[in-house]
Amino acid sequence: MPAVVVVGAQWGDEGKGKATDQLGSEVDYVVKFNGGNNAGHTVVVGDEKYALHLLPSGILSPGCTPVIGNGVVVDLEVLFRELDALTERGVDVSRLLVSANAHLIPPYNRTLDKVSERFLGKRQIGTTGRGIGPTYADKMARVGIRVQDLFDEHILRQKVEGALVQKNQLLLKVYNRRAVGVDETADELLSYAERLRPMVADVSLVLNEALDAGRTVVFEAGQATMLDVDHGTYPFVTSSSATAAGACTGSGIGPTRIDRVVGVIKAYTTRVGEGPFPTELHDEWGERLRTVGGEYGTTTGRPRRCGWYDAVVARYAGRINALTDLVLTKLDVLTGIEKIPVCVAYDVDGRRVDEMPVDQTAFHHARPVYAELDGWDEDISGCREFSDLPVNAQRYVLALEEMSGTRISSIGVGPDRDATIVRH
Ligand code: 2SA
Ligand code: GDP
Ligand code: MG
Repeated sequence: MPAVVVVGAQWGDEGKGKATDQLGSEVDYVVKFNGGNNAGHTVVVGDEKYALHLLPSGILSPGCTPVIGNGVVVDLEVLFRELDALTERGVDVSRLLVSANAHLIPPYNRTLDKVSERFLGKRQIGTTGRGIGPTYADKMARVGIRVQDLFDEHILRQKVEGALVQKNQLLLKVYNRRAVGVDETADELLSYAERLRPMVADVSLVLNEALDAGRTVVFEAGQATMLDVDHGTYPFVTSSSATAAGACTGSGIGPTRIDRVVGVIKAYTTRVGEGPFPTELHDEWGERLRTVGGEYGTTTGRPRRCGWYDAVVARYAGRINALTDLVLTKLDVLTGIEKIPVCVAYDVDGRRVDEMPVDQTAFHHARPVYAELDGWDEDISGCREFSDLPVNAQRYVLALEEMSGTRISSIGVGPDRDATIVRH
Protein backbone atom coordinates (compact mmCIF):
# COMPACT_ATOMS: atom_id res chain seq x y z
CA MET A 1 0.00 0.00 0.00
CA PRO A 2 2.56 2.60 -1.06
CA ALA A 3 0.61 5.92 -1.26
CA VAL A 4 -2.27 6.52 1.15
CA VAL A 5 -4.17 9.78 1.59
CA VAL A 6 -5.95 10.43 4.90
CA VAL A 7 -8.67 13.11 4.74
CA GLY A 8 -11.36 14.46 7.02
CA ALA A 9 -14.84 13.52 5.76
CA GLN A 10 -16.75 16.15 7.79
CA TRP A 11 -15.74 19.57 9.21
CA GLY A 12 -12.49 18.49 10.85
CA ASP A 13 -11.34 16.96 14.14
CA GLU A 14 -12.56 13.53 13.11
CA GLY A 15 -9.42 11.95 14.61
CA LYS A 16 -7.11 12.13 11.59
CA GLY A 17 -4.05 12.33 13.84
CA LYS A 18 -4.88 9.02 15.49
CA ALA A 19 -5.88 7.43 12.16
CA THR A 20 -2.56 8.42 10.55
CA ASP A 21 -0.59 7.28 13.55
CA GLN A 22 -2.43 3.98 13.40
CA LEU A 23 -1.31 3.18 9.86
CA GLY A 24 1.68 2.01 11.76
CA SER A 25 5.31 1.30 11.83
CA GLU A 26 5.62 0.37 8.14
CA VAL A 27 4.99 3.97 7.09
CA ASP A 28 8.19 5.57 5.74
CA TYR A 29 6.96 9.14 5.16
CA VAL A 30 4.04 11.20 6.54
CA VAL A 31 3.38 14.29 4.46
CA LYS A 32 1.37 17.33 5.48
CA PHE A 33 0.16 18.91 2.25
CA ASN A 34 -2.25 21.74 3.18
CA GLY A 35 -3.04 24.22 5.93
CA GLY A 36 -0.67 25.19 8.70
CA ASN A 37 -0.84 25.66 12.43
CA ASN A 38 -4.61 26.10 12.27
CA ALA A 39 -4.67 22.30 12.47
CA GLY A 40 -4.70 20.39 15.73
CA HIS A 41 -4.14 16.64 15.62
CA THR A 42 -4.17 14.68 18.84
CA VAL A 43 -2.23 11.45 19.20
CA VAL A 44 -2.33 9.50 22.46
CA VAL A 45 0.59 7.12 23.02
CA GLY A 46 0.32 5.30 26.36
CA ASP A 47 0.16 8.01 29.04
CA GLU A 48 1.49 10.68 26.69
CA LYS A 49 -0.84 12.99 24.76
CA TYR A 50 0.58 15.00 21.87
CA ALA A 51 -1.24 17.88 20.16
CA LEU A 52 0.42 18.49 16.80
CA HIS A 53 -0.25 21.62 14.79
CA LEU A 54 2.25 22.28 12.05
CA LEU A 55 4.09 18.99 12.25
CA PRO A 56 2.81 15.81 10.57
CA SER A 57 1.78 12.99 12.96
CA GLY A 58 4.62 10.84 11.57
CA ILE A 59 7.02 12.86 13.70
CA LEU A 60 6.07 10.57 16.62
CA SER A 61 6.99 7.32 14.85
CA PRO A 62 10.66 6.36 14.97
CA GLY A 63 11.93 5.53 11.49
CA CYS A 64 9.29 7.63 9.74
CA THR A 65 10.27 10.81 7.90
CA PRO A 66 7.84 13.68 8.48
CA VAL A 67 7.46 16.03 5.51
CA ILE A 68 5.98 19.52 5.15
CA GLY A 69 4.89 19.87 1.51
CA ASN A 70 4.73 22.93 -0.73
CA GLY A 71 0.96 23.27 -0.11
CA VAL A 72 1.50 24.08 3.58
CA VAL A 73 1.84 27.59 5.01
CA VAL A 74 4.59 27.71 7.62
CA ASP A 75 4.82 29.99 10.64
CA LEU A 76 8.53 29.66 11.50
CA GLU A 77 8.14 30.78 15.09
CA VAL A 78 5.51 28.07 15.63
CA LEU A 79 7.55 25.46 13.77
CA PHE A 80 10.57 25.86 16.02
CA ARG A 81 8.47 26.15 19.18
CA GLU A 82 6.77 22.87 18.29
CA LEU A 83 10.06 21.16 17.43
CA ASP A 84 11.64 22.33 20.71
CA ALA A 85 8.67 21.17 22.77
CA LEU A 86 8.81 17.69 21.20
CA THR A 87 12.60 17.49 21.64
CA GLU A 88 12.14 18.28 25.34
CA ARG A 89 9.74 15.32 25.55
CA GLY A 90 12.36 13.03 24.01
CA VAL A 91 10.99 12.87 20.44
CA ASP A 92 13.62 12.73 17.69
CA VAL A 93 12.67 15.50 15.25
CA SER A 94 15.87 15.43 13.21
CA ARG A 95 14.33 13.78 10.12
CA LEU A 96 11.87 16.59 9.30
CA LEU A 97 11.89 17.80 5.68
CA VAL A 98 10.37 21.11 4.57
CA SER A 99 9.59 21.99 0.96
CA ALA A 100 11.58 24.88 -0.51
CA ASN A 101 8.34 25.98 -2.17
CA ALA A 102 6.17 26.15 0.96
CA HIS A 103 4.93 29.64 1.78
CA LEU A 104 5.79 31.40 5.03
CA ILE A 105 3.27 33.12 7.30
CA PRO A 106 4.81 36.54 7.90
CA PRO A 107 3.87 38.19 11.23
CA TYR A 108 1.71 40.82 9.48
CA ASN A 109 -0.63 38.12 8.20
CA ARG A 110 -1.41 36.98 11.73
CA THR A 111 -2.44 40.56 12.51
CA LEU A 112 -4.47 40.86 9.31
CA ASP A 113 -6.32 37.58 9.98
CA LYS A 114 -7.42 38.80 13.41
CA VAL A 115 -8.35 42.37 12.47
CA SER A 116 -10.19 41.39 9.29
CA GLU A 117 -12.33 38.95 11.30
CA ARG A 118 -13.17 41.73 13.72
CA PHE A 119 -14.16 43.99 10.83
CA LEU A 120 -16.40 41.31 9.31
CA GLY A 121 -18.52 41.43 12.48
CA LYS A 122 -21.57 39.22 12.04
CA ARG A 123 -20.20 37.87 8.75
CA GLN A 124 -17.00 36.57 10.32
CA ILE A 125 -15.67 33.11 9.36
CA GLY A 126 -14.52 32.11 12.84
CA THR A 127 -10.92 31.55 11.76
CA THR A 128 -8.21 30.32 14.10
CA GLY A 129 -6.47 33.70 13.76
CA ARG A 130 -3.19 32.10 12.70
CA GLY A 131 -2.75 34.09 9.46
CA ILE A 132 -3.75 31.18 7.22
CA GLY A 133 -6.24 32.97 4.93
CA PRO A 134 -4.11 36.08 4.26
CA THR A 135 -1.07 33.89 3.47
CA TYR A 136 -2.94 31.77 0.90
CA ALA A 137 -4.37 35.00 -0.55
CA ASP A 138 -0.79 36.30 -0.94
CA LYS A 139 0.22 33.04 -2.61
CA MET A 140 -2.52 33.39 -5.23
CA ALA A 141 -1.88 37.13 -5.63
CA ARG A 142 1.81 36.25 -6.18
CA VAL A 143 3.11 38.40 -3.34
CA GLY A 144 3.89 35.50 -1.01
CA ILE A 145 7.22 34.75 0.66
CA ARG A 146 8.53 31.20 0.25
CA VAL A 147 10.94 29.07 2.26
CA GLN A 148 13.59 29.35 -0.46
CA ASP A 149 13.49 33.17 -0.26
CA LEU A 150 15.14 32.95 3.17
CA PHE A 151 18.41 31.94 1.53
CA ASP A 152 18.78 35.04 -0.63
CA GLU A 153 18.63 38.06 1.64
CA HIS A 154 18.43 40.55 -1.22
CA ILE A 155 15.43 38.78 -2.78
CA LEU A 156 13.77 38.33 0.60
CA ARG A 157 13.95 42.06 1.40
CA GLN A 158 12.60 42.89 -2.07
CA LYS A 159 9.68 40.51 -1.66
CA VAL A 160 8.82 41.73 1.83
CA GLU A 161 8.96 45.32 0.56
CA GLY A 162 6.66 44.41 -2.35
CA ALA A 163 4.15 42.70 -0.07
CA LEU A 164 4.18 45.56 2.43
CA VAL A 165 3.22 48.12 -0.22
CA GLN A 166 -0.23 46.50 -0.18
CA LYS A 167 -0.34 45.34 3.42
CA ASN A 168 0.53 48.70 4.92
CA GLN A 169 -2.24 50.40 2.95
CA LEU A 170 -4.66 47.89 4.41
CA LEU A 171 -3.28 48.12 7.93
CA LEU A 172 -3.14 51.91 7.98
CA LYS A 173 -6.12 52.99 5.93
CA VAL A 174 -8.64 50.20 6.39
CA TYR A 175 -7.85 48.74 9.79
CA ASN A 176 -6.40 51.78 11.52
CA ARG A 177 -3.26 49.90 12.60
CA ARG A 178 0.41 50.84 12.58
CA ALA A 179 2.43 50.26 9.42
CA VAL A 180 4.92 47.39 9.46
CA GLY A 181 8.59 47.96 8.59
CA VAL A 182 10.43 46.01 5.87
CA ASP A 183 13.50 45.48 8.04
CA GLU A 184 11.67 44.30 11.17
CA THR A 185 9.82 41.69 9.08
CA ALA A 186 12.80 40.57 7.00
CA ASP A 187 15.08 40.38 10.05
CA GLU A 188 12.60 38.25 11.95
CA LEU A 189 12.21 35.81 9.05
CA LEU A 190 15.97 35.71 8.44
CA SER A 191 16.64 34.89 12.09
CA TYR A 192 15.27 31.36 11.41
CA ALA A 193 17.10 30.76 8.11
CA GLU A 194 20.17 28.88 9.32
CA ARG A 195 18.20 26.61 11.61
CA LEU A 196 15.81 25.78 8.79
CA ARG A 197 18.44 25.25 6.09
CA PRO A 198 19.27 21.57 6.78
CA MET A 199 15.57 20.62 6.65
CA VAL A 200 14.87 22.22 3.27
CA ALA A 201 14.33 19.72 0.47
CA ASP A 202 12.92 19.15 -3.00
CA VAL A 203 9.93 17.34 -1.54
CA SER A 204 8.44 16.34 -4.90
CA LEU A 205 11.67 14.60 -5.89
CA VAL A 206 12.10 12.91 -2.50
CA LEU A 207 8.53 11.55 -2.51
CA ASN A 208 8.51 10.39 -6.12
CA GLU A 209 11.81 8.57 -5.60
CA ALA A 210 10.47 7.03 -2.39
CA LEU A 211 7.36 5.76 -4.21
CA ASP A 212 9.53 4.41 -7.05
CA ALA A 213 11.50 2.48 -4.44
CA GLY A 214 8.27 0.93 -3.05
CA ARG A 215 8.24 2.96 0.16
CA THR A 216 4.95 3.73 1.97
CA VAL A 217 3.94 7.38 2.01
CA VAL A 218 0.95 8.74 3.94
CA PHE A 219 -0.47 12.11 2.96
CA GLU A 220 -2.24 13.62 5.96
CA ALA A 221 -4.84 16.35 5.31
CA GLY A 222 -5.43 19.20 7.69
CA GLN A 223 -9.05 20.36 8.20
CA ALA A 224 -11.61 18.47 6.07
CA THR A 225 -13.78 18.04 2.98
CA MET A 226 -16.47 20.48 4.17
CA LEU A 227 -13.78 23.09 4.93
CA ASP A 228 -12.06 22.74 1.52
CA VAL A 229 -11.82 26.06 -0.30
CA ASP A 230 -13.43 24.61 -3.47
CA HIS A 231 -15.74 21.87 -2.19
CA GLY A 232 -16.64 23.06 1.32
CA THR A 233 -19.29 25.44 2.63
CA TYR A 234 -17.71 28.51 1.04
CA PRO A 235 -17.05 31.15 2.37
CA PHE A 236 -17.11 29.32 5.72
CA VAL A 237 -14.06 27.26 4.84
CA THR A 238 -10.33 27.30 5.31
CA SER A 239 -8.23 28.68 2.44
CA SER A 240 -6.55 25.48 1.26
CA SER A 241 -7.33 22.26 -0.60
CA ALA A 242 -8.19 19.89 2.22
CA THR A 243 -9.53 17.11 -0.04
CA ALA A 244 -7.61 14.18 -1.54
CA ALA A 245 -6.68 16.05 -4.71
CA GLY A 246 -4.80 18.56 -2.53
CA ALA A 247 -2.30 15.79 -1.72
CA CYS A 248 -1.04 16.03 -5.31
CA THR A 249 -0.79 19.80 -5.73
CA GLY A 250 0.40 20.20 -2.15
CA SER A 251 3.32 17.81 -2.43
CA GLY A 252 4.26 17.38 -6.09
CA ILE A 253 3.06 13.86 -6.86
CA GLY A 254 0.65 12.92 -9.65
CA PRO A 255 -2.88 11.50 -9.09
CA THR A 256 -2.06 8.08 -10.59
CA ARG A 257 0.39 7.43 -7.75
CA ILE A 258 -2.34 7.28 -5.10
CA ASP A 259 -3.47 3.78 -4.08
CA ARG A 260 -5.83 4.38 -1.18
CA VAL A 261 -7.88 7.31 0.13
CA VAL A 262 -9.06 6.95 3.71
CA GLY A 263 -11.84 9.23 4.94
CA VAL A 264 -11.91 9.74 8.69
CA ILE A 265 -15.44 10.29 10.04
CA LYS A 266 -16.91 10.62 13.52
CA ALA A 267 -19.93 8.59 14.60
CA TYR A 268 -21.59 12.02 15.03
CA THR A 269 -20.63 15.46 13.65
CA THR A 270 -18.77 18.54 14.94
CA ARG A 271 -17.76 21.88 13.51
CA VAL A 272 -15.75 24.86 14.86
CA GLY A 273 -16.19 28.33 13.46
CA GLU A 274 -19.18 29.76 11.63
CA GLY A 275 -21.22 28.35 8.73
CA PRO A 276 -24.12 26.00 7.99
CA PHE A 277 -24.42 22.69 9.87
CA PRO A 278 -27.79 20.96 9.28
CA THR A 279 -27.64 18.38 12.11
CA GLU A 280 -26.37 20.83 14.76
CA LEU A 281 -27.96 20.35 18.18
CA HIS A 282 -28.67 23.39 20.33
CA ASP A 283 -30.09 21.38 23.19
CA GLU A 284 -28.81 19.09 25.95
CA TRP A 285 -27.93 16.39 23.39
CA GLY A 286 -25.39 18.74 21.80
CA GLU A 287 -24.01 19.52 25.25
CA ARG A 288 -23.80 15.81 25.99
CA LEU A 289 -21.80 15.04 22.83
CA ARG A 290 -19.47 17.97 23.59
CA THR A 291 -18.86 16.86 27.17
CA VAL A 292 -18.55 13.11 26.60
CA GLY A 293 -16.57 13.57 23.36
CA GLY A 294 -14.29 16.29 24.80
CA GLU A 295 -15.21 18.48 21.84
CA TYR A 296 -13.00 21.54 22.32
CA GLY A 297 -10.59 22.92 19.70
CA THR A 298 -7.12 21.34 19.86
CA THR A 299 -5.56 24.62 18.71
CA THR A 300 -7.81 27.36 20.11
CA GLY A 301 -9.73 25.54 22.87
CA ARG A 302 -13.03 26.76 21.36
CA PRO A 303 -16.09 24.62 22.14
CA ARG A 304 -17.03 22.65 19.02
CA ARG A 305 -20.59 22.74 17.70
CA CYS A 306 -22.04 19.21 17.89
CA GLY A 307 -24.75 17.29 16.03
CA TRP A 308 -25.84 13.86 14.80
CA TYR A 309 -24.19 11.87 11.99
CA ASP A 310 -24.95 13.22 8.52
CA ALA A 311 -24.93 10.58 5.76
CA VAL A 312 -25.40 13.24 3.06
CA VAL A 313 -22.06 14.75 4.09
CA ALA A 314 -20.52 11.25 4.19
CA ARG A 315 -21.70 10.44 0.66
CA TYR A 316 -20.44 13.80 -0.58
CA ALA A 317 -17.01 13.18 1.00
CA GLY A 318 -17.00 9.75 -0.64
CA ARG A 319 -17.56 11.32 -4.04
CA ILE A 320 -15.24 14.34 -3.78
CA ASN A 321 -12.33 12.28 -2.46
CA ALA A 322 -13.05 8.95 -4.20
CA LEU A 323 -12.74 7.34 -0.78
CA THR A 324 -11.66 3.70 -0.73
CA ASP A 325 -12.65 3.28 2.92
CA LEU A 326 -13.85 5.08 6.01
CA VAL A 327 -12.30 5.09 9.48
CA LEU A 328 -15.21 5.59 11.89
CA THR A 329 -14.12 7.27 15.14
CA LYS A 330 -15.60 7.97 18.57
CA LEU A 331 -18.28 5.29 18.50
CA ASP A 332 -17.74 5.03 22.29
CA VAL A 333 -19.09 8.57 22.74
CA LEU A 334 -22.58 7.39 21.70
CA THR A 335 -22.81 4.69 24.40
CA GLY A 336 -25.87 5.13 26.61
CA ILE A 337 -28.12 6.91 24.09
CA GLU A 338 -31.35 4.94 23.70
CA LYS A 339 -32.27 6.03 20.17
CA ILE A 340 -29.64 7.60 17.93
CA PRO A 341 -30.86 9.84 15.08
CA VAL A 342 -28.83 9.83 11.85
CA CYS A 343 -29.50 12.19 8.98
CA VAL A 344 -30.27 10.28 5.76
CA ALA A 345 -31.38 13.20 3.54
CA TYR A 346 -32.37 16.87 3.76
CA ASP A 347 -35.65 18.67 3.52
CA VAL A 348 -35.00 21.86 1.58
CA ASP A 349 -38.05 24.12 1.61
CA GLY A 350 -40.38 21.11 1.52
CA ARG A 351 -38.39 19.12 -1.07
CA ARG A 352 -36.43 15.93 -0.21
CA VAL A 353 -32.79 16.21 -1.24
CA ASP A 354 -30.48 13.17 -1.13
CA GLU A 355 -27.24 14.76 -2.34
CA MET A 356 -25.32 17.79 -1.09
CA PRO A 357 -27.09 20.84 -2.59
CA VAL A 358 -24.78 22.70 -4.93
CA ASP A 359 -26.62 25.92 -4.12
CA GLN A 360 -25.32 27.37 -0.86
CA THR A 361 -28.66 28.95 0.03
CA ALA A 362 -30.34 25.55 -0.25
CA PHE A 363 -27.72 24.11 2.11
CA HIS A 364 -28.41 26.92 4.59
CA HIS A 365 -32.12 25.98 4.42
CA ALA A 366 -31.52 22.21 4.68
CA ARG A 367 -33.34 20.48 7.54
CA PRO A 368 -32.25 16.94 8.40
CA VAL A 369 -34.49 13.98 7.63
CA TYR A 370 -33.67 11.53 10.41
CA ALA A 371 -33.78 7.77 10.78
CA GLU A 372 -33.59 6.54 14.37
CA LEU A 373 -31.29 3.66 15.24
CA ASP A 374 -31.33 1.66 18.47
CA GLY A 375 -28.50 2.46 20.89
CA TRP A 376 -26.56 0.34 23.41
CA ASP A 377 -25.60 0.69 27.09
CA GLU A 378 -22.55 -1.53 27.37
CA ASP A 379 -19.07 0.02 27.69
CA ILE A 380 -17.43 -0.65 24.31
CA SER A 381 -14.02 0.91 24.99
CA GLY A 382 -12.44 -2.52 25.56
CA CYS A 383 -13.81 -4.09 22.35
CA ARG A 384 -11.11 -5.06 19.83
CA GLU A 385 -13.11 -7.25 17.43
CA PHE A 386 -16.26 -6.26 15.56
CA SER A 387 -18.05 -9.23 17.10
CA ASP A 388 -17.18 -7.93 20.62
CA LEU A 389 -19.49 -4.93 20.03
CA PRO A 390 -23.09 -5.07 21.32
CA VAL A 391 -25.42 -6.06 18.51
CA ASN A 392 -26.98 -2.58 18.27
CA ALA A 393 -23.52 -0.97 17.95
CA GLN A 394 -22.73 -3.42 15.14
CA ARG A 395 -26.04 -2.51 13.47
CA TYR A 396 -25.28 1.21 13.87
CA VAL A 397 -21.92 0.78 12.10
CA LEU A 398 -23.43 -1.35 9.31
CA ALA A 399 -26.28 1.15 8.82
CA LEU A 400 -23.79 4.04 8.56
CA GLU A 401 -21.73 2.06 6.08
CA GLU A 402 -24.79 1.31 3.95
CA MET A 403 -26.14 4.88 3.90
CA SER A 404 -22.68 6.47 3.44
CA GLY A 405 -21.73 4.32 0.45
CA THR A 406 -18.16 3.53 1.59
CA ARG A 407 -16.81 0.51 3.48
CA ILE A 408 -15.92 1.16 7.13
CA SER A 409 -12.51 -0.44 7.59
CA SER A 410 -11.91 0.45 11.21
CA ILE A 411 -13.79 1.72 14.25
CA GLY A 412 -12.44 3.89 17.06
CA VAL A 413 -13.66 3.08 20.57
CA GLY A 414 -11.35 5.39 22.55
CA PRO A 415 -8.53 7.93 22.11
CA ASP A 416 -5.66 5.45 22.74
CA ARG A 417 -3.57 4.05 19.92
CA ASP A 418 -4.92 0.53 20.54
CA ALA A 419 -8.58 1.46 21.14
CA THR A 420 -9.49 0.43 17.62
CA ILE A 421 -11.38 -2.36 15.89
CA VAL A 422 -9.97 -3.29 12.49
CA ARG A 423 -12.49 -4.91 10.14
CA HIS A 424 -10.80 -7.41 7.87
P1 2SA B 1 -8.63 29.24 9.24
O1 2SA B 1 -7.95 29.63 10.53
O2 2SA B 1 -8.58 30.34 8.21
O3 2SA B 1 -8.19 27.92 8.70
O4 2SA B 1 -10.20 29.10 9.62
C1 2SA B 1 -11.17 28.91 8.61
C2 2SA B 1 -12.22 27.87 8.99
O5 2SA B 1 -11.59 26.59 9.13
C3 2SA B 1 -11.87 26.05 10.40
N1 2SA B 1 -10.71 25.31 10.92
C4 2SA B 1 -10.83 24.20 11.65
N2 2SA B 1 -11.90 23.41 11.92
C5 2SA B 1 -11.66 22.34 12.74
N3 2SA B 1 -10.45 22.08 13.34
C6 2SA B 1 -9.38 22.86 13.06
N4 2SA B 1 -8.25 22.76 13.81
C7 2SA B 1 -8.32 23.01 15.26
C8 2SA B 1 -8.65 21.74 16.02
C9 2SA B 1 -9.32 24.14 15.52
C10 2SA B 1 -9.31 24.80 16.89
O6 2SA B 1 -8.03 20.71 15.70
O7 2SA B 1 -9.51 21.71 16.92
O8 2SA B 1 -8.52 24.51 17.77
O9 2SA B 1 -10.16 25.74 17.05
C11 2SA B 1 -9.52 23.94 12.16
N5 2SA B 1 -8.65 24.84 11.65
C12 2SA B 1 -9.41 25.68 10.88
C13 2SA B 1 -12.12 27.29 11.29
O10 2SA B 1 -12.84 26.95 12.46
C14 2SA B 1 -12.89 28.17 10.34
O11 2SA B 1 -14.23 27.75 10.29
P1 GDP C 1 -7.91 15.69 13.96
O1 GDP C 1 -7.77 17.16 13.79
O2 GDP C 1 -8.83 15.08 12.93
O3 GDP C 1 -6.59 14.98 14.04
O4 GDP C 1 -8.67 15.43 15.35
P2 GDP C 1 -8.39 16.15 16.78
O5 GDP C 1 -7.17 15.57 17.37
O6 GDP C 1 -8.50 17.63 16.65
O7 GDP C 1 -9.69 15.70 17.58
C1 GDP C 1 -10.04 14.34 17.74
C2 GDP C 1 -10.14 14.02 19.24
O8 GDP C 1 -10.76 12.76 19.40
C3 GDP C 1 -8.79 13.89 19.93
O9 GDP C 1 -8.92 14.38 21.24
C4 GDP C 1 -8.53 12.38 19.93
O10 GDP C 1 -7.68 11.96 20.98
C5 GDP C 1 -9.93 11.85 20.11
N1 GDP C 1 -10.21 10.55 19.51
C6 GDP C 1 -9.80 10.03 18.30
N2 GDP C 1 -10.40 8.84 18.08
C7 GDP C 1 -11.20 8.59 19.15
C8 GDP C 1 -12.12 7.53 19.49
O11 GDP C 1 -12.33 6.58 18.77
N3 GDP C 1 -12.79 7.67 20.69
C9 GDP C 1 -12.62 8.74 21.52
N4 GDP C 1 -13.32 8.79 22.66
N5 GDP C 1 -11.77 9.74 21.23
C10 GDP C 1 -11.08 9.67 20.06
MG1 MG D 1 -8.14 18.86 14.87
